[in-house]
Amino acid sequence: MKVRSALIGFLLLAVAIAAAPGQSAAGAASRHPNILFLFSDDQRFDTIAALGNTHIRTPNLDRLTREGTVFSRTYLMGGALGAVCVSSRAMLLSGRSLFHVKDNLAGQDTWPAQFAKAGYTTFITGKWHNQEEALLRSFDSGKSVFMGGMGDPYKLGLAAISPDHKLVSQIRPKGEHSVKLFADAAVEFIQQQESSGKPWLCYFAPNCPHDPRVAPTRYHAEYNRHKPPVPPNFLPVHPFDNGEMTIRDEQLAPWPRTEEVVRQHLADYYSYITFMDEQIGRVLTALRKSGQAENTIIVFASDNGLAIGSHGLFGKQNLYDHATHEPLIIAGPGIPRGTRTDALCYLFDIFPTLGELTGITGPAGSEGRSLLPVLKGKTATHRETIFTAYRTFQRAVRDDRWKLIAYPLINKRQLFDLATDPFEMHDLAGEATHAGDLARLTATLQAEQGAFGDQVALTSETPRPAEFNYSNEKPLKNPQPLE
Ligand SMILES: [Ca+2]
Repeated sequence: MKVRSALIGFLLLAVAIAAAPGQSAAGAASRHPNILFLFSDDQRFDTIAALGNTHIRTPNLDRLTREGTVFSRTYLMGGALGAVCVSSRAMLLSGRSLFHVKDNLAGQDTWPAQFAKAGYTTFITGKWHNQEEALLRSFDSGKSVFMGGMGDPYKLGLAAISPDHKLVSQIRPKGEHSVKLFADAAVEFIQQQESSGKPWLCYFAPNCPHDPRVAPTRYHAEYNRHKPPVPPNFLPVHPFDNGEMTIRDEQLAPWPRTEEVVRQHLADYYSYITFMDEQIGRVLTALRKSGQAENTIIVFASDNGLAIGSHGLFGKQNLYDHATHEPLIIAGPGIPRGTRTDALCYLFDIFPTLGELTGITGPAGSEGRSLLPVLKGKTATHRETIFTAYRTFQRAVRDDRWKLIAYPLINKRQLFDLATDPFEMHDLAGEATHAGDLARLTATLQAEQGAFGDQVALTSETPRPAEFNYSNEKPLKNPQPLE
């Protein structure tokens, strides 16, 4: 009750400040909490040690789970193109859902811009994957900004937002890893805000653990000594053609997938996450040392998940749990500590939550729903269902227990009982005893399509062959980017 009382008190204060007439914008804003938004790239929900992964080391994220509230069932709505990250970030930043957002955010307002209008100093470092025009509209300042593309993290081209608000290329020190430079920029920004008297929003978005997964050598050595096991739902080959079997991310390993290859990919993935965790730790230490931690809300999340051997897949261009389920932790003044909730939510619910916490109104078109009622303990549930979509190839819906995935191009359905089968290994769609569940979930999926403006028919009159023949497929030698 103590924590809830503190939160309610904080909220009343925030509302009072926001409502106070005649107060200068800067004066009102100075009493608003800062926001430190930590946003990783392609990080599966199950890659934090404190949340149950005994094969990975993430001490700083572990600490954050103890200091805040973990949302254990947070989802990406999906992707309109192979570069799922682009759709994810567009939804996050605008608060719009998949079929209402433009991937380049052209003409669509963003949440960070609303924070700037309310008197916040806004700053970005790390990956931006929407258009430059939308970047400059969204943030006041930025350093070590990575505008997409991909390659050696020691050589990535970086940019800054100049004082006259233009994007300018940035000279980078030799031999420094990009993720370290992002953390350096965030640390510098936080230190500079100590005496500014203005609230701030720092958006720290390392392009990590996205491939190529190149961490400093010692991190790879650590995991190569003890390679993680393959996931329970490992398969050598996906059992049917989901429409996106040979896209670039799927070509990162040969077919059939082997346990040895998957374990090496996981070792590299975990190495990169542990390295990033340390860089996040540097940013969090700088925040604490600056004396601003007590007035800063910290968010940690990722833009999408990844397969890495689950179901015979490697990428994020599918709707299994590993691809659409992300970590989410919120910590800070008034947020319950060491708490976990399984309320179903979307990534695009995060900024509306921050908006309610700070008294800032969302941009036009923002559809996300604030998680504050969950944080305040007023309710244990947030959304009844989660609807996910990938191009025209796949549609899915889950509720508290059941999940349906539809593959319209091949007229295929999968039905999973997530309560007994969280790894989605036992398809019940063909079982007569579950015909009622299949019909109910299909109706739910169609209702969600209607609610979110999705026009795709779930059944094709001329279905493609469902078999996936990999005999002529070869892995990429030098994979080109697909962010
Ligand atoms: Ca991503």
